[in-house]
Amino acid sequence: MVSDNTSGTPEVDLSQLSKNESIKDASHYLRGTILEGLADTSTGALAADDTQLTKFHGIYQQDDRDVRSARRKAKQEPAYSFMIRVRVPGGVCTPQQWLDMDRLATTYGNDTLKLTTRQAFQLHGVIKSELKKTIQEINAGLMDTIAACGDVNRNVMCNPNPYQSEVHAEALKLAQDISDHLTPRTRAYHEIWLTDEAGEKVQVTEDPAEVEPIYGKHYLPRKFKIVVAVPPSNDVDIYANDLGYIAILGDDGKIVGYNVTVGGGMGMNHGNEATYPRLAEVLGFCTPEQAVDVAEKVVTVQRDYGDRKERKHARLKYTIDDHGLDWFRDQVEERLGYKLGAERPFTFDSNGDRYGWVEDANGNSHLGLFIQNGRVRDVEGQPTLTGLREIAKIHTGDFRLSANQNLVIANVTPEQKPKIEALLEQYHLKDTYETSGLRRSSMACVALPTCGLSLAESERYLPDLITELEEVIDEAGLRQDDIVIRMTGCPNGCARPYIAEIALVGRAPRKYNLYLGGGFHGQRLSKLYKVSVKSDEIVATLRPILLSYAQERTEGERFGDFVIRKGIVAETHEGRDFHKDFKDEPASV
Ligand code: SRM
Ligand code: SF4
Repeated sequence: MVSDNTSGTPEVDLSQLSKNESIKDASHYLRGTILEGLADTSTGALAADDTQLTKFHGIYQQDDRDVRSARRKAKQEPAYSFMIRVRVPGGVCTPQQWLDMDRLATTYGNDTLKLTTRQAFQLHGVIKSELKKTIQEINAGLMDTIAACGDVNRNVMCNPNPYQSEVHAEALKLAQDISDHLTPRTRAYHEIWLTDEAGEKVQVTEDPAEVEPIYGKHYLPRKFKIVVAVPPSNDVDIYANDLGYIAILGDDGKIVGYNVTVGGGMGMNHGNEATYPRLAEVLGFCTPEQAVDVAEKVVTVQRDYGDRKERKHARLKYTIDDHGLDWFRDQVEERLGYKLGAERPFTFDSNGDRYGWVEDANGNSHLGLFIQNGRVRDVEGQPTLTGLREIAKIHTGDFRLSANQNLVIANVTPEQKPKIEALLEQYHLKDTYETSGLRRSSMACVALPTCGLSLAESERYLPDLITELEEVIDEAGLRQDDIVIRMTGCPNGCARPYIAEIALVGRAPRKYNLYLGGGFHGQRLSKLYKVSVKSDEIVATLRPILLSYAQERTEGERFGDFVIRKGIVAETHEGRDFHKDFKDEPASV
């Protein structure tokens, strides 16, 4: 057990732990030398250790990889800028907050607004000298960036479409309560970003139990992700999260409690079988009143037992696989002082978004809009940024970011609906979801040029690949079939590829590992089908499989189920067998 005195256990030898533990230890609760670095005008970058700490403040230092080698040759420093991730618990923001984000993206960012796979906003391309005022303006709009990244609990997700209004309102409230409860308490964020240049030093104590009663001085071993889901929709991909709550409804249609899930995660490394994606499992059942306490106790067990030596092995999924689910439950129940209930039955039917208009019991309407890869911007013939700005100016309801990088224009009154309809027509916003089922069910992570970890294109490539694949699906008669396809530029899994029916995971420039067989509602991991498929071979590789699916599927059979039934890939039963049963020579179709 590694601890930091929050739970009364002895301090450990930091030299035995990963470097990030020493950085956190020396940071004085996430301050480091960030203030000094911001004042240094000789470079566009921050000190290396501080770039680890700014993540806890929702800020990533990046450089434009499109110009990296040209600048190296010209002996210039990389084109540094910062990505700012703005937390949006449950994905809900007001029209004014949307307008604020739009203004910041066009004033300080790269003229695009990025909706992430965790219902947050990202601004890309903010330079160091404008970081502080950008963060201040975000906070002035009653949003913040603290804990959007870093070794803490991240943005808490919840189903975005409020068509079952009362149930969704309750689930959303839980997401927001958990988010508030697990937000770091250090004053560092306030001091660094929200005060004048001199900074306001108000730290009064060094006692971890007082400054950070839940996290302690060393925060968590690694990032931590929580989600609340209301069946039958799993549009938040609960099984990919460290901790999840599945709402269970009573006979009166009200939430009686939640099945608690633990141990999901996607990240892995090519060629390292000790790393693997894993699906969350049900730990037990809790009442609505217990749910926040359960979150705190799950987090503290991971705080104390997660691996702080090897960051690649530090997520909750490995803690659970190393110790067992029963051990983990015992730990949580001991801290709770009561037992969790037995799992209750539930059914999910899809992890996709619902597009178009849907009306709720109160007569309000909600519109699900497809935003390709979550990138809101203006391009020729598709002025999405401007169109949504015009809608935000008149909208009296709210906006909801989806975990599939899409958007719900929610709570539109009957009076407002015709006006919004007119703007949707004017700015071609409906065209976006009147497209193929494959495109509507697609997701790509950011990757190049901003992501420092990317091995291949993703967001900039998947739309064109889908255009090519649409020829095949038209030939096969599959245009309206929702087949979940996801792409990432590296194996970290930011678009949750390992639960997609088709996934392409970057290995090198223009080369992707092809995975097949994920479950349609996110309930099953996929399996590697072919290694290092070149970009120009992807369509030819998938074509026979898609054609045979069209001809040989059984009634209602999903693509992911079909490839397993036909023996095209073996079924993956759990994270630990993700790398097993890969056939070097894929089955011919
Ligand atoms: Fe992610 C790291 C983008 C959701 C797993 N992710 C990154 C970084 C910050 C790269 C870095 O560390 O330098 C990427 C920034 C790219 C850029 O330029 O914007 C990045 N991740 C994203 C986003 C923006 C993808 C998107 O296109 O929407 C998503 C932001 C979510 C948010 O709002 O918080 C995003 N990342 C995810 C998800 C999906 C999810 O949470 O549901 C996962 C898989 C689930 C999981 O955590 O297991 C994910 N990101 C990772 C990992 C691998 C973690 C692991 O356990 O191994 C990394 C790398 C790391 O942490 O070392 C990573
Ligand atoms: Fe970057 Fe990899 Fe995440 Fe894509 S999956 S955003 S390439 S870290």
